[in-house]
Amino acid sequence: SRTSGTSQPDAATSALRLAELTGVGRHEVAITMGSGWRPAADILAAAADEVVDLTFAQLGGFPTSTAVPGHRPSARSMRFGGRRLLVFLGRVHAYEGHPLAQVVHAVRLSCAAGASTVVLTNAAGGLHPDLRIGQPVLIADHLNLTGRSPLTGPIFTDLTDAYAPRLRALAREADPCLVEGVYAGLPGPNYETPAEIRMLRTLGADVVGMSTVHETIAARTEGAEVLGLSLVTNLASGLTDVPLDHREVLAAGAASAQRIGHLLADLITRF
Ligand code: 6GU
Repeated sequence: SRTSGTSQPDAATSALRLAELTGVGRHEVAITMGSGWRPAADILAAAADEVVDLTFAQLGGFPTSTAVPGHRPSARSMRFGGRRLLVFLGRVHAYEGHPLAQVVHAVRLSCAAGASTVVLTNAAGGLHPDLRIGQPVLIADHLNLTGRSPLTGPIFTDLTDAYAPRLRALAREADPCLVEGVYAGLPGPNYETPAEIRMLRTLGADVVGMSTVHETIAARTEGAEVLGLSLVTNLASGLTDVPLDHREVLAAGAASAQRIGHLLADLITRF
């Protein structure tokens, strides 16, 4: 199926291009690096072999412009701990106005390339009072509050265990201090009001962000297992006097790079 009536290639075509560009028949694990996770991705790449850098344009199917500071979307194929990884540095966000088919294209192409494990990372605001800036949170479940789904038609994907209990157990083995939480996915691009943050707490959310939920739905529909990790880059509005700013998102990522980079590296060897 073609995306959004454009002449963009579908997931299978992009996966074929990936195979041609890398000479690799199957990528087993896909990882999307959200805002602030770039330094962690570099730690991973430094310990990997056979790193091949790819542009979104080479793979096809992505929007031609994505302009968020600190997001320079590209991809990297690498061999790490005997596994073939496809790492996306940056993602397409729904708040940029792109069709959800493009938002989830990285996930669908990964699944078409053979990925059975999809790791989704993001930057998030902390809602739970115990959360601290720079802390990684294992996503236990989500609230899709965007009002939209990447699926169309009678595709009634089961989202029980959307975030695989098996993978969550592996993550807790890798980092016994890792806490779990519920991720609220909002449309953005504005941050929330203090009243909305109180609402999200009432709804049972622990962290809040503007990504991941559509990608999880797409990955589960393709049958992949999903592991979600949020990096708390700021406290949500009403919980702090610090004004919310995209720059602190990037700063928190740089400060936590060692911890979250090594967490990812350790995790991958356990998959
Ligand atoms: Cl406080 N809200 C949302 N929606 N996304 C975020 C965030 C807050 N902090 C980082 N990303």
